[in-house]
Amino acid sequence: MSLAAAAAPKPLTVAAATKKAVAVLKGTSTVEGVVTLTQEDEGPTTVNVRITGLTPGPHGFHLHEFGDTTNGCISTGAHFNPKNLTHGAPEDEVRHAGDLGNIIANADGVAEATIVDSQIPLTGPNAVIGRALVVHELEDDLGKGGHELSLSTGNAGGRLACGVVGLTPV
Ligand SMILES: [Cu+2]
Ligand SMILES: [Zn+2]
Repeated sequence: MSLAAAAAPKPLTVAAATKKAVAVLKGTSTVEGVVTLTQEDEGPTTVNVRITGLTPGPHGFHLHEFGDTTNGCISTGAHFNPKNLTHGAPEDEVRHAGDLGNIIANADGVAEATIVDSQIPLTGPNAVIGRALVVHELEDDLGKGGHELSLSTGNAGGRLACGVVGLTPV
């Protein structure tokens, strides 16, 4: 090995095919959780969710625009929406990139889910690193509830817990 090669600095960005991120969700209640996001090459992102302390049933789950929790989860802004579309279901053509649908808590208040989605990459112009995941009080109506908030938030109610998405070792 040449001296130059030996002295070469380690790259700051990981060039490996797999990228991984994590968000630790907390709020003002007992709701908390950990969400991991992994992406292989340019493929879809796999989101593994485990959130506890919820009321049983569905809860809206979104990626919001900002990784800012200075004023609690409210400072994370609106749903991440780089294409400037209306709110929808994860499987809809017309949706916010951050629309990840609902997670469902069991009778013990635990929601576990694995979500695979193509609109939340970990790198590139629409990367989600530095933004925030939010779990809501109510069910997300996926834009179809006919409420005045359906097409912006899915009328999912208050923000129970949130966490900033940050890089973690693969
Ligand atoms: Cu939300
Ligand atoms: Zn939305």
